[in-house]
Amino acid sequence: MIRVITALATVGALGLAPAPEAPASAARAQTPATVVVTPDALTVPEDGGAATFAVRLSAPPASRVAIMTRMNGTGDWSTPPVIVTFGPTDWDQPQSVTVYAVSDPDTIDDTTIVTLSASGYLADHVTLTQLDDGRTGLHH
Ligand SMILES: [Ca+2]
Ligand SMILES: [Ca+2]
Repeated sequence: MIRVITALATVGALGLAPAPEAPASAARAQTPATVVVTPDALTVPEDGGAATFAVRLSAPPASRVAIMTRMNGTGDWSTPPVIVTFGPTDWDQPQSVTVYAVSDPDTIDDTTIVTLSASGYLADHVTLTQLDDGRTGLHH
């Protein structure tokens, strides 16, 4: 059942340029490619706490893709306008993303789910909790 592809070998021997290779990502599509975020959850103090997590891809993209960030939850957070992108050569090298907790007027611990997605990839999440410092503006 194994066919030896002599035609291709002949083309190579004659010095003709072979057809461009298909992107490696197209070769194995057994499991869907995903954005990978670690860790799954972080807890930070309310007033300026920095929640830093790492993001990478599970498989190489055909061309550079940008990570999109969406937050869904409560609490005040500050997200620096940093655009994280991954290309065919650095897709597996984690990049850091930092979100800062901002002090709010209530005394409730707030939680938000950060969803990171990229075109052609399944999204991943990190759950951020900010421990409220309990300051309500009232003095004893
Ligand atoms: Ca507060
Ligand atoms: Ca709060």
